[in-house]
Amino acid sequence: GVAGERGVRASLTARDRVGIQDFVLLDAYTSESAFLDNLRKRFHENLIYTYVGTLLVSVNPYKDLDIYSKKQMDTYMGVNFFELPPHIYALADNVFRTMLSEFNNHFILISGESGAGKTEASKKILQFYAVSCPSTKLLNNVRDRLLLSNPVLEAFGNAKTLKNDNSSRFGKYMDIQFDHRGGAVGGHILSYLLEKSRVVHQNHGERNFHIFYQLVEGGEEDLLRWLGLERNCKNYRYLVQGDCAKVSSINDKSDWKTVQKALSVIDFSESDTEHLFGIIASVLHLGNLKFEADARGYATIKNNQETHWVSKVNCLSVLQQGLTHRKIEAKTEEVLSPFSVEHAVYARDALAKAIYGRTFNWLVNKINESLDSSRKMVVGLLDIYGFEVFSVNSFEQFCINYCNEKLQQLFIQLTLKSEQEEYELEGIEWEPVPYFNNKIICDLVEEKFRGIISLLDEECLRPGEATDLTFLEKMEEKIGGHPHFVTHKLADKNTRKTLERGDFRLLHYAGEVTYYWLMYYSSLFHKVMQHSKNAIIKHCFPSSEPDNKKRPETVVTQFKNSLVGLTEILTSKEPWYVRCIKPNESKQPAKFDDVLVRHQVKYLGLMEHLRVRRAGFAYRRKYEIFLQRYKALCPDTWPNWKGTPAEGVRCLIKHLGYKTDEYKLGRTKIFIRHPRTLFATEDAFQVCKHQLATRIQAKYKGY
Ligand code: AOV
Ligand code: MG
Repeated sequence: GVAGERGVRASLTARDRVGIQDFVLLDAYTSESAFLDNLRKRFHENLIYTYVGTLLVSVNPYKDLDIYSKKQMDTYMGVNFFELPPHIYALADNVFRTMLSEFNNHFILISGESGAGKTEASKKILQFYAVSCPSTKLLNNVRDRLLLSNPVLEAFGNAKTLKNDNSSRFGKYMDIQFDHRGGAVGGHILSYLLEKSRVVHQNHGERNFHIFYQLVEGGEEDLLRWLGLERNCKNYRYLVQGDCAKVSSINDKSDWKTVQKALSVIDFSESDTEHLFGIIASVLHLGNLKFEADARGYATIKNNQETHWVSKVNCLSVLQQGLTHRKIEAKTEEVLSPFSVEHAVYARDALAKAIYGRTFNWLVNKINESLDSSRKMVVGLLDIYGFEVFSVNSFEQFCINYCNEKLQQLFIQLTLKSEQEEYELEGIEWEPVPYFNNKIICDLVEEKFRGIISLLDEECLRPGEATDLTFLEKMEEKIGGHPHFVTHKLADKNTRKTLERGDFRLLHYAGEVTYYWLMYYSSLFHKVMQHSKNAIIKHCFPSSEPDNKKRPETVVTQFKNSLVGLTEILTSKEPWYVRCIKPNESKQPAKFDDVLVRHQVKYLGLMEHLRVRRAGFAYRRKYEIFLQRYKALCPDTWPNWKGTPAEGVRCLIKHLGYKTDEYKLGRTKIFIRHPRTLFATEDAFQVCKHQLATRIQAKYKGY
C-alpha cells in the first residue's frame, strides 16, 4: 500500500532519488544507459537541469515549475557554480561574474531540436540579468525594453508548428550589454532568415505567425474597422491553410494586449503602430485577392473590395499592374508582359512574403534603436530555430537544419577538437576521445563550386531553364557519391521505397531529412512599393536599392554568409553551452521517451563531451595569470616572485596543498581538474584581499 511505498521511498538515499547533479561525478561508469538513467531519474523528480562540468543539460518539463521566482534568482546570485543544485540561473550568474572579473565578452549557445526549450531558456537568462543586475532608474528603462522585445519578436517571428506551439521561425542572436559595474545598459539583436513562406502557406495543423491571429482576435473594434478586417480568422485565406486557427495553449486576445503594451514601452509612436498594423492587415487582404482570366487568358484582379483595402497601404494603380504583369527589360525599353492567372497568384504571394519579411527586419532595427548603448562588455544569447523534420521538408527546413549543422560544428570545434588539441600542444598525457565530426555534412552543403548551395546558385542563374529536376540531376552528377546524400536514383533497393522521384535526402548529424522544393523564380516589386503611402513600406523598399543590374545574391548565399558572420561573432567570445532535450513528441509533462532522449544525447555529442570532461580539466590558466592573481596566498611568491612563472605556480600550489591528481602542469599553463579546486583558491584570495585592504586602512589611519 501507500505506507509501504513511502517506506521504500524514504529508504532511498537522497542521492539515489535525485540522481547526480553533475555527470562528471557519475563515477564508475560512463555508459549511455547510465547517462539516461540519471536524466530520467531527475526528470521525474522535476529536476530538469543537470551539468556536464560547466555545460548545462536541460530537459523540457512541459509544465510550469516553481523554480523561477525572484527568491530563486536571489539564491543563485553570486554563489559558486557547484554549491547549489544545477539551474539555468547558476549558469547565467557564473557567466556574469566571469565577465566582470575578466572584463571580456561571452556567449551562451542554446541548442536542441524544435520544442526542446531553447527560447524558454533564453528568456529565463534574460530575466535573470534584468532582475538581478545592479540597476538605476535609467537602466530600468533599458531593462524593460530588453524584456519586452521578446513578446514583440515572438508575435511576429514565432508560430505554431507541429513540433512546437510557439516555434521560433527566425534565428536570434542577442547581445546584452553591460557596463563595468555589471549594470545591463543596452542590447542588440541580430535576426537570421525568417521563414517567410509561412505568410502564404501553412501545412496542416500549423498556423501563420501569431501576430495575424492576435490582431484579428484581439484588435479593438475601431482598429479593425479602420483596417477593414472582420473578427473571424476563417475569412482570411492566409490564416486557414493549416486548418487550426484556434490553439488551446495560445490566448491570442491577451497576447495582443501584451504586444500593445510592449510596443509602447519600446518607443513605438502611434503612427508607427498604425503603419505596422496597416501592413499586417494589407497582407491579409492581399491573400484574399483573386484573379480571373480575360479573353486572352491573362490575369485580371477579380475582387475590388480587397484591392481597396490593400491600396490603403499601397498605391493601387501600380499594384494592379505589378500583380498582373512582369517587366521585361529589352535593350532600350521596358516591356510589360502580362501574367497568366497562375503567375499572378504566385506574384501576389511573393509580394506578401516580401512585405512581411522586410517589415520584420524593420521591426528588429526599430527595437535595436531603442536599446542602443555604447557597449562595454556583452553576454550574447543565441536562440535559433532547432533542427526539424516534417513529412514534407522544403527550402526553409534545409536552411534551418543547415544552420543547426553549423552550430554543431562550432560546438565540436570549441569543445571536442580544440580541447584535445590543447592537451597535445601543452604536452599533457591524453587518450584521444573519438567523436563524429559533422564537418563532412557542412562541406556537402557549403563547399565552394560543388556544395549544394553553389549548385543551387548556378541553377538560379538560368531562370526559365532551371527546374527542380535539372537541379536534382546536377546534384546527382556532382555529389552523387557523397555518403550523406541520397536520391531516388542513387538509393539502394530498400531506401528507394522511401523516396519519391524529385526528392533528395540528407543524412544530418541529428537525423535523416528528405527535402523537396520547387525552384523559385523571382520578380521585382520594388517600383510598386516605392509608391506606397505607408512609411514603413517606403523605408523597407528604398529607391536606392540596386536593381537587378548587378547580379543579386541568392537567398541561400545570403544566409550562408550571415552564418559565417555569426560564427565570427561567436568565436571572438568565451563560449558557454545549454543543451536542451525534448522528452517526448506529444508535448506532455512527466513523459520521458527513452528512445527519443537517447537519440538526442547521442547526436548532441553529450557522451563525448562527458568523456573529454572526465578525463580532462575544467580550468586552465597561463602560468603568468594564475601566479599574478594568487601570489598573495603564499609567502614565497608574495609580493614578487623572482623565478619563472611556472616555478612560481609550482611553489604556490604546493603551499595551497593541491593534490597531485587535481592538476597538471603543461608547457605554458596550469590545468585544474575540478572547478571546486579553483573556487576554493578564489575564495581564499577574496579573504586575503579583504584582510590586506583592512591592514592597509589600519596602517594609514590617522594620516
Ligand atoms: P524551442 O525554442 O527549443 O523550439 P521552446 O523554448 O519554445 O522550444 O519550448 C517549447 C514549449 O515547451 C514552451 O512553449 C513551453 O510550453 C515548454 N517549455 C520549455 N521550457 C520550459 C521550462 N523550462 N518550463 C516549463 N515549460 C517549458 V523551436 O523555436 O520550435 O526550435 O524552433
Ligand atoms: Mg524557439
